[in-house]
Amino acid sequence: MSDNQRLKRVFSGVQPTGNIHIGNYLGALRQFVELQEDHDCIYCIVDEHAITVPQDPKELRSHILDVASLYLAIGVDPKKSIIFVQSDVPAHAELSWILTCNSYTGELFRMTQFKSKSQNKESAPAGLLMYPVLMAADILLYDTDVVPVGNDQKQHIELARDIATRVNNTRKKTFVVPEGRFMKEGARIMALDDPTQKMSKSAENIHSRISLLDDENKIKKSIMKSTTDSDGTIRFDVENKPGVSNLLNIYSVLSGKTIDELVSEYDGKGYGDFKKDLVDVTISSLAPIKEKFDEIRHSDELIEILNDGAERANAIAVRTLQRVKDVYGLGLGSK
Ligand code: AQP
Repeated sequence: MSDNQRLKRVFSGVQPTGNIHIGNYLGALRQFVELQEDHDCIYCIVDEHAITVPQDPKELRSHILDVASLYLAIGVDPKKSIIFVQSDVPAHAELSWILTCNSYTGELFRMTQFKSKSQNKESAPAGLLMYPVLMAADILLYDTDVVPVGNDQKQHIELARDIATRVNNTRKKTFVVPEGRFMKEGARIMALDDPTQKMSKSAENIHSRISLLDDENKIKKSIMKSTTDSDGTIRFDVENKPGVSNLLNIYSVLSGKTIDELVSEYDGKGYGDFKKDLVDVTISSLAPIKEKFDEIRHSDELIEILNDGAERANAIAVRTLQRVKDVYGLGLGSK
């Protein structure tokens, strides 16, 4: 196959900072499964990103395996996609350094994720500032065309594109300039306890999110407690009714019904009925994922898949890294 006939390359990753929640699933991971049918897909568990904030080593290892199992449980197929752990491929950290030397502190300080994660910290870890450069390395290392992510990563994708273009313009054409891919619905799921904030794995309040592995009681509690408003009508209005709009969004994506259909279905009904039905839809949507997860999580097959994935990812990554080193004159050059 010639270069312009090759399948488009897809790369994305999830941090093993906790269990994947429905925001991660609806915003990013749903796309992973869809794309593997006609793309060349590489999906990573980005553990080096996770240590930009302190992690307990035992928990981190366990979360790496949880996230990998969840990839498989939602339908990522290791025969079609490469699945691997970021720190198993050393080229990520190495390319990240080279890209650091092609980045500006000004653009990194402007990243909204850095601003929000370093807020109220007397001194922010440098890793938080460099996070988007490592993410650019992850993407550029695989000559990625398409990056399926949630809306919150738009600014980081833009930066990866800027860095790639900058290197291509100042050196010879070295990198493929990637495009972000965002869902129309579900691209930004908000926290259940505060619908002005995005749903997040590491938020303190466990009822702010629904994790894919939550049991039925937890799902029920989190949805029934979720913040709405005192207006009492079920309609989509993000500005004035962010809580109800967020629940409508989740309900719509999980059930396959449009928001308009849901609004007319619940016309004249109260939040209680609406939330109870959303609990049922959520439980039935997540049940098959949990079942598959339990089958895989402690299997030898999981480790084999990750080892095989690391080997295949590494073979691609070392080639790109050598190409970049040649462009910069690093080392003794390709043999
Ligand atoms: N709330 C969200 N709605 C839609 N998509 C989301 N994503 C994250 N939160 C939402 C997307 O999920 C993918 C994996 O995210 P990540 O683990 O790499 O990091 P994150 O964006 O920082 O996610 P979290 O859950 O908020 O983790 P913590 O709490 O550790 O920072 C990405 O594609 C992301 O866009």
